[in-house]
Amino acid sequence: MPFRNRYTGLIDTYRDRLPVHDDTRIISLGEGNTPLIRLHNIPDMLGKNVDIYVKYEGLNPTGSFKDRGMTMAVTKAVEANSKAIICASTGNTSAAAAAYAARAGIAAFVLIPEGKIAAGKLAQAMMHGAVIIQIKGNFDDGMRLVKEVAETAPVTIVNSINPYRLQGQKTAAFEIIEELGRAPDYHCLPVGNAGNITAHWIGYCESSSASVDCVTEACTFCDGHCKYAGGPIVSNRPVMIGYQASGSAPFMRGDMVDDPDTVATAIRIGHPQSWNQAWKVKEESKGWFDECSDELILSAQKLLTEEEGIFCEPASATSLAGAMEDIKSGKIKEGSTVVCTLTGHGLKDPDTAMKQGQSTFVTVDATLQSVEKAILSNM
Ligand code: AN7
Repeated sequence: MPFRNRYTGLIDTYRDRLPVHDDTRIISLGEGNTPLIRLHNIPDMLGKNVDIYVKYEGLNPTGSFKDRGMTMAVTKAVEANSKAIICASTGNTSAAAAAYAARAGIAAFVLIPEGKIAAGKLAQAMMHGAVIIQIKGNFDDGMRLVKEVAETAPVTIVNSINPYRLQGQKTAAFEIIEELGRAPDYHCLPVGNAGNITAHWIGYCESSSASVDCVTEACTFCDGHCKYAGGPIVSNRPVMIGYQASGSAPFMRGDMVDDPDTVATAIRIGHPQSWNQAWKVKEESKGWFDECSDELILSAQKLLTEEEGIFCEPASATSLAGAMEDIKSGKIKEGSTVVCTLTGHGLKDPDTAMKQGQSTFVTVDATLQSVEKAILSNM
């Protein structure tokens, strides 16, 4: 049997399209190369002729898409001789920052909103040895404080305002194009700070034959690092659709939201950092924003686990929840190919999951009769 080359992460894979040098020390945990899974049962249920794929970013090393950005941000921080990184986070960024800092042998400081972090994410940050600063405020307060403190303290910000983050995250678009042989017709994402939707658009623009002008425009997103240098070129780019939780939907309100709230704590963000970029993505891609209620988000999360065997966290299910609504209404056209990004793993938030799964949980006596009864009455 021939040997397969060991996969060594997305910077090695896309070196020609990322801002690294030959002698850059790469800080990697083997992130990227996540599965693009074609859904079977949910499209059947919808009764529409639409091909839906989910990009399962929960299978990254720390369980979310943040690893794509963090490998770049930490690699560049180390290259610049930084000894500490800092971020504000709704959870996943802090988990990724903590892990990659550990790998690099530098310090990580994470500011998290009190009581609003899913258990798995907090456990990760704690285990990787980050200094956790819980603030009596929300993500937006944390982000403001991080920017302020980084003006004087010797720390590198690794939130998505760090342009290297988006450079790493754009590689998800490259992977999708390689697998489909083209860009999808629609790409649906949950939107918090809107860094990821921006990063995907950069990736699609860099892969598009029609986009010479737009690549230049996309470069304004990232300080000019996104120079095209290789990879397959395709003729189409997707319509980009960003879905927000109703209680935390500044792009729907057309303005910042000061007191965001949603069960999808990952996207409990009222002051998106990539505000201007995301509007530009919407315009350039002829896309749109929409919102989903918490109920809709949780029911999409449950549907995906029950009907397709895929477990994502609540925020991630927002992409599918919104896509299903737009497919039903015909806004997403029949005959098209849709990719929904599942940004984080379901195990990140066990508390929310267990509240939903209670109907299938019974406790019985340890006897054959009671177990048999439990099976038969639930067939
Ligand atoms: C699972 O961890 O902002 O629109 O601090 O964890 O690029 O912000 C997380 C964001 C979607 C939104 N899905 O992405 C953080 C943080 C999940 C997330 C988003 C996040 P952006």
